[in-house]
Amino acid sequence: MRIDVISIFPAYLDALQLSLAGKAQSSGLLQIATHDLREFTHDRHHSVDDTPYGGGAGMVMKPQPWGEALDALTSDEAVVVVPTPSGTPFTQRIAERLSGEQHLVFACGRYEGIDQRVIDEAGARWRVEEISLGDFVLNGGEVAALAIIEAVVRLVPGFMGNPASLVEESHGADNLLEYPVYTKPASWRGRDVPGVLLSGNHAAIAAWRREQAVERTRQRRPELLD
Ligand code: 6GU
Repeated sequence: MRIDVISIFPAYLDALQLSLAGKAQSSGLLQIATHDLREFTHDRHHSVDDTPYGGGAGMVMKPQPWGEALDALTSDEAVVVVPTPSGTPFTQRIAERLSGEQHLVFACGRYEGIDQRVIDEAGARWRVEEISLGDFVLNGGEVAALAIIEAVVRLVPGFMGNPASLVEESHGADNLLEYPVYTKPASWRGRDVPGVLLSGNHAAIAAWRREQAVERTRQRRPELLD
């Protein structure tokens, strides 16, 4: 998979070169490149924003640099991902779908957003997905792109050291939150690990974990049980 990220703060994306993502890049499974939007400007001040037509607070990102950046970086097979609080809520299902793509281009906006014509034109030429991380507001799309990329990349076959750890996690196929987990020692600060986990009875352990997952989901995310 190839991932290109366009931003006026490409240093935000430096974390992608660390850890698991860094390993996958050296193995050739994944190529991630970041691009400074200002390199696609032509004026002396490298301006990327301007005042909104119709008035109002804040600034809007200009179409010219975005148009040229997307022209230069987006392949015919690419999905253009636009992180925005007005997008479709991101889910594990979307991460699974994106993990099967050959090429993702992330367009990280700042300020009040990107001129709508950029999104409209991109949508006429490529597949475009406007995605939100949830009902809260970040200053820009960079942190959201990091989160989306991490969720997607760990699903690319061969990326995870131990693919079994993908099987039982929260938001898997059964739509339940994950059950609580414990490790040694069996007693810590007067708190004991639930006895069933020490019993060696695998059927009882599986039943207890399922019950814990359902109860946790009922308390924290009841809408997932419907
Ligand atoms: Cl994807 N972008 C921004 N700027 N804010 C957000 C978000 C995305 N998701 C939640 N808040």
